[in-house]
Amino acid sequence: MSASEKLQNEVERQKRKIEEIEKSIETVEKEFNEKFDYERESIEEHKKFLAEPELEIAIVGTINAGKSTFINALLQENIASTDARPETASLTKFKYADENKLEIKFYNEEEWNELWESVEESKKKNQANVFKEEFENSGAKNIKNDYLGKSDETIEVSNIEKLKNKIKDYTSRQSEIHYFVKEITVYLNNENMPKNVTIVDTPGLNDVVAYRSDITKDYIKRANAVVVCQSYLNLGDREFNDIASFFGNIGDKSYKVIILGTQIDKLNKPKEEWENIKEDWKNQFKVFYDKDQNLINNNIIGVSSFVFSNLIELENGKEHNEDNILSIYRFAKSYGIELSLQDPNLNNKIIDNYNQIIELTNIKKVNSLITNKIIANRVEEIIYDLENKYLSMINYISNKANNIKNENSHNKATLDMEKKEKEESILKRNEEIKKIEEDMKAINNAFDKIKEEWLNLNKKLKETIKNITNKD
Ligand SMILES: Nc1nc2c(ncn2[C@@H]2O[C@H](COP(=O)(O)OP(=O)(O)O)[C@@H](O)[C@H]2O)c(=O)[nH]1
Ligand SMILES: [Mg+2]
Repeated sequence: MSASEKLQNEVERQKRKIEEIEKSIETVEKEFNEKFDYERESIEEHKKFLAEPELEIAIVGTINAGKSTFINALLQENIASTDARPETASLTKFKYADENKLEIKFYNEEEWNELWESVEESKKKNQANVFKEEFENSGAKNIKNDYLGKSDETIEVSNIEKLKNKIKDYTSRQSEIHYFVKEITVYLNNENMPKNVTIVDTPGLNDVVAYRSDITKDYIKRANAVVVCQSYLNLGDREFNDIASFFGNIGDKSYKVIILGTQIDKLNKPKEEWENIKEDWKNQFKVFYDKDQNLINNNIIGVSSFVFSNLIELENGKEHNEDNILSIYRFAKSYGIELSLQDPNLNNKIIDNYNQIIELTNIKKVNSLITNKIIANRVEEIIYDLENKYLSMINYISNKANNIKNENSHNKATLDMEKKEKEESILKRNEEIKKIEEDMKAINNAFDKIKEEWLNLNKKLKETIKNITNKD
């Protein structure tokens, strides 16, 4: 069976199981007059995964950590908007395709109201006021009715430059439309874009609009792997806790959290200073990596996306400014590459050392980590994550069903005490309870059976994956 057939089978299997669960829930809801709203929501969420079972890699971190710059380095194309000011306000998904195009999803009225409420309630009063002021001045108000609740838009473009302009039109902080854009998907015909994967640029975890950071946090929960961009500068408690929570989502597969120390070219002595910071981070994060020294060493990586992209542009003969050259010079020099600012041939000397400097930026290292450790096992990873989500969902539902059952036996005991007075009605009630208990038992048995089946599969998968990982 091919990998995609295997995935398809698994998805169909889960869909059938979910139908069964939905029927069971319907019965319980009717019999007990209990609502399973929350559970139904998680079922809907799960159905969404099943409708689009793709490997998703989330690029996350605080504002200005260098998430978008990292994606651009990875794709070797300045496609994600970057800026010293927050620029990414909506989830931006990148996928490979034969034709470049853009898909845009807008907020609906209800979502917008929630978003606006979170601005009003923001504790960061100053930033919230700046947000409101910018919104007022942008003229976004006048187009609000045109965009809220607008159906999804697909825009086909003839070349990459047009695609970049369109992305700016919809997502740049300068554009008034960006306020209403919830999510965009960029389909890229780019050889560096891995196939069958979605790479997602996310709004900062510390976005002034809490509603937007919450979207990011929810999204991370469904991603199959997480690349954390963390500036070497500011790993505080908050950032540490956020990173810790990503490990919580990933189960026992901690290799799927990769922590990048970003912008290391900005350090005075990138080589020595980053080495020190890395030692410190290794200590802080070792518990999450099961104290596996190899994993800790491989998954905490210092990168300079900026130097990487500058170098590629220099090599391609693209226009470059002094700052870009200076950043390469300082970085290379700190790793012992002989260069001199006085040298009239500095640019050529840099190009002579191109391969070595490219290696030092570590972008290729991250790329091969993502390719070989995550994308290579794509189908197994998706199935494993789908199944974990499924398992936690039915666990939840089955617990709730059990609670209702227990409560019901308590009611039965109370009823027993009043037996003499209301014998007749009690007889009837007991009949009812018996029937309900029988139904409940059937439902729980069904849940247990599904759960057991799933746990077995889970075990098998884990072993398979362990074997695959051990082979490397
Ligand atoms: N020197 C240097 N600057 C960087 C690097 N990565 C990002 N930046 C700059 O940091 C700012 C924020 O980067 P951006 O990618 O937009 O951050 P995001 O908010 O996390 O997406 C921009 O001005 C980038 O040019 C890097 O590796 N080195
Ligand atoms: Mg960004």
